[in-house]
Amino acid sequence: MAKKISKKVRVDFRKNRQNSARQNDFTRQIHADESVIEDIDREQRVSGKGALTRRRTILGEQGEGDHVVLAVDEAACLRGRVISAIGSTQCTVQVDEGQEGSGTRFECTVRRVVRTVARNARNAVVTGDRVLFLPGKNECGVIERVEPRQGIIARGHQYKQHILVANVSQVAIISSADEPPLKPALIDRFVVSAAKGEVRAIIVINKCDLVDVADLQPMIGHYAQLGYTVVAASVPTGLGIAWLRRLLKHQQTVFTGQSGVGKSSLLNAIQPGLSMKTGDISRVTQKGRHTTRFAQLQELSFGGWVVDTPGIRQLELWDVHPAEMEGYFIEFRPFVPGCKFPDCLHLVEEGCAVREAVKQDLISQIRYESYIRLVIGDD
Ligand SMILES: Nc1nc2c(ncn2[C@@H]2O[C@H](COP(=O)(O)OP(=O)(O)OP(=O)(O)O)[C@@H](O)[C@H]2O)c(=O)[nH]1
Ligand SMILES: [Mg+2]
Ligand SMILES: [Zn+2]
Repeated sequence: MAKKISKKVRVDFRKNRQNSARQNDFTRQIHADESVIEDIDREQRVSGKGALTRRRTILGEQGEGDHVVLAVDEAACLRGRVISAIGSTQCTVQVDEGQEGSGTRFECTVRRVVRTVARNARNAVVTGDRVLFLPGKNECGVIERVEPRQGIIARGHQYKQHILVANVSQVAIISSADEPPLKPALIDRFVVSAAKGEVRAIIVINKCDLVDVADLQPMIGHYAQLGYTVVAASVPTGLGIAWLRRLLKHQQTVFTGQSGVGKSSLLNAIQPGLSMKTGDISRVTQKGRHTTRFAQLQELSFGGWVVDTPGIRQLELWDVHPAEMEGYFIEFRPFVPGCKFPDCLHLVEEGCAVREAVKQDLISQIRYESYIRLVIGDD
């Protein structure tokens, strides 16, 4: 919660704000956004100063870390949750329970200052965000403030962090037993990504109707031993659907996984009536066709919500350093102190206790291979 008193906070002045010509919306912006008046004024006049040294002053509170809590007229605003965000400027916001017009959806734009205080403008407003917005006519509005985020699901994209969904309590990593074939390395990648975002991971193996489930037992047992919940599921037979419903109840879950594994189909089975669009997988490539186009939040009738995401073509792990990776492979932990070198990456080093454990089958070869791929960044 923001305190009532406002103070000035200096934030970096972004490159895209450096137009020397007067902006068209100058006058309108002053009326609309008093908190930035002094900066707009300066922005119109300043020229020739180095981009990197320029900072601007806005009204707000310095929150946790580098999060800036913007001072806004709370009485005039409504609280809501971002249901979908396209390009972080066009957002659908649903009004929270217990407020006037609860459940109503507003199409919102984003106040420029909100983008300015975000470290990366692309992540200024994302699906799942809790926001304060100023409602206008015809269910349109302007997002004035984004509340601090709890758990996030992010990926690297062109060397930048791209937050897919915020305020997530768990991620359901969906894979398929076949069509497309099961890829343990991909599951491990998502598992690390969930741990990095500090959200719990549930592993779902869908399309179990296409294989003999007994063949999956070693793998299910393996992940279960590591402490993960593993659900064997099938849309046509209904296997695992009731269990998934229980796991999703009152949680904020993201469905993630390759295109074509059945994320949207599972959601339709979990909550009939959702009618999420689904698509065939290509006969030739065994790949999905990227039917789901953008992350969209769905409320569940039994409590909680789920975000269906588009199948990810490549999932670059964001900001996990090679030396940090061993921490996300929990079965490595007992062996790490036994390595000869304290900075051992467990690749080719002499006296590596982790490699020795793999040789002795104390660590699974498949998991170790996933580890190597993640450390050396090989897709
Ligand atoms: N046999 C079988 N087919 C399934 C199952 N679940 C989904 N499918 C089929 O798999 C195909 C892809 O399903 P989608 O739900 O569109 O997959 P998705 O993961 O949402 O894919 P994207 O939106 O592209 O990321 C469709 O033809 C589904 O009918 C299942 O449990 N068994
Ligand atoms: Mg889909
Ligand atoms: Zn080692």
